[in-house]
Amino acid sequence: MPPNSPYTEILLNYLSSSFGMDAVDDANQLQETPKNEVMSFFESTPLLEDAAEIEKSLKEFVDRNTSSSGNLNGKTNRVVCITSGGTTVPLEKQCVRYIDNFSSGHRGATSTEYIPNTIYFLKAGYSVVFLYRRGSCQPFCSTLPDDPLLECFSVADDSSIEVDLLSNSRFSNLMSIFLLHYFLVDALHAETVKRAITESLTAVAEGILLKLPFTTIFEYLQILQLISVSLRDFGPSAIFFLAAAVSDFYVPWKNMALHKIQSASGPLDIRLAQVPKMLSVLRNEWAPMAFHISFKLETDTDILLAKANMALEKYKMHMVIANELSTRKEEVIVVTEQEKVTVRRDSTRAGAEVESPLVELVVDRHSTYIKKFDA
Ligand code: 9Z3
Repeated sequence: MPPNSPYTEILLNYLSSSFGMDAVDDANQLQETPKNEVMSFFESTPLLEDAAEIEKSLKEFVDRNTSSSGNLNGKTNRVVCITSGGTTVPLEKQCVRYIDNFSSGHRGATSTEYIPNTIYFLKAGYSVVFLYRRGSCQPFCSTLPDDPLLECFSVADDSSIEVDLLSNSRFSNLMSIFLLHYFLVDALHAETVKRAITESLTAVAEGILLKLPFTTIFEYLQILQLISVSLRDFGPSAIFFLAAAVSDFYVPWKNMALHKIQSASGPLDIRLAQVPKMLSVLRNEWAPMAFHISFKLETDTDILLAKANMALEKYKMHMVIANELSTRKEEVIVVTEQEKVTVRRDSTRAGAEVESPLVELVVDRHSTYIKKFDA
């Protein structure tokens, strides 16, 4: 194991005095990932059933976005892989139970979109590979309410249908527009809705948005590897924007029960192995030229920045975006070697989200990164 830098030593001392040895153990795991750990993870992992199909769609995506004629967004050939949603850890091969990581997928989905007057990746001229958890938020509909659709409506005394305007604002606005269109034939609003639908469908049809779903940690890491290798030709023009919440622990396939674990056997003891830290593999081997952004999620604000700094240093990320669970929709802290910038949602603008100024900053720093290679 390589010796720690003085900076890491300071952080480790700080963690041990403030939070005890658990925090230090956690930090120490941020060493470069041993190759045998990575190999044994992949060797014991169930193979992706649709690997050939994924590789084919990635190849089509890359061909389309590297040839100037096929690049329909008309700007430079920049690409971003956005990961979104939480990975699951199955407890049984024929899975009935699993451990989940929290993430609604809102951040990843919103960061992808194409919305007039706001900066998101598609809007900024990037082509997007969207690696998302099945069933999590999707681009262009990330503001759909958690509540069942029907709860957004009510029937008025005169039997007309009303939209609950107090629920999610952008969604209710959209639904009101739909209703206005269908019931009152409002031509102006109909145009707005048509544009939103069209943009969503055309992003996929034109090949500037490729959506790839995952559920388990096994699928996630294998698909991420396929994506990163496929995007190598983009060199520094590729960004990895790793917003997915990725399991730290898992049950190795070879140790996993085949059938549903029976409760008659009494309390359940499970030993979870550690998922090898793939960030350093992604950064150093799979996509060494790309611009790498990882997220650091904590519930304890006191350790958030120290952990983000460690990830920056150990995994050689270009940017770590630190966020605290309860305030993640209001603000994030962007940590790079040169700066720490707090990015906040514009609370004076209805419906404004923190992802817009965040992506704007990411695009700016990525442009600076690319220029270094042009020089
Ligand atoms: C994040 O921190 C994301 O910002 C959230 C977004 C998951 C909080 P939502 O999807 O929330 O909008 O509901 N993602 C990264 C979480 C993570 O697993 N990071 C690892 C860590 O903290 C490093 S890769 O150790």
